[in-house]
Amino acid sequence: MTTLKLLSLTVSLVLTTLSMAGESFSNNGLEITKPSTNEVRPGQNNLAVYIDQVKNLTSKTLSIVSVTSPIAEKVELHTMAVKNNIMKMEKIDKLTIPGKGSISLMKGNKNGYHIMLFNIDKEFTRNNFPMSVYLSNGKSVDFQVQVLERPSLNHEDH
Ligand SMILES: [Cu+2]
Repeated sequence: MTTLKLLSLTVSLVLTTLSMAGESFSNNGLEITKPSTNEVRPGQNNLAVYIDQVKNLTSKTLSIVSVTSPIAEKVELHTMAVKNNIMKMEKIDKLTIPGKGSISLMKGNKNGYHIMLFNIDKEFTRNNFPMSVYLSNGKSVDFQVQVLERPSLNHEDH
């Protein structure tokens, strides 16, 4: 094996390791950074997924129009809104990201954006699990959601 081949093999191995760490996933002009969720509690059927940053690498507006995961029966885009002084989550049809811009789905983001998984298969939430977002241009981006250990027993639904 030539040195060059060996070098490129090493590089691709390093890249594979990086993408498996759940840091950043990029495809079709969209970059998804740090998708994560908390490990499920006993009896929990729904799960909220957060993403530190969703970045549009193109110069045109892109919208996320749907999300899927093989571990959930149904997946929705959600926002949080205050109604009659009560914080409630609401389904939204799409998330729009301006050209070269980015949005946050980080836990605690000002819009309350998150992805909600319904009727999850708990067997799969012990490890990282796959999800896909579908874009307004018909393309999609696959990524792996990192399942984080719960830091405490704090009650939180979102
Ligand atoms: Cu929700």
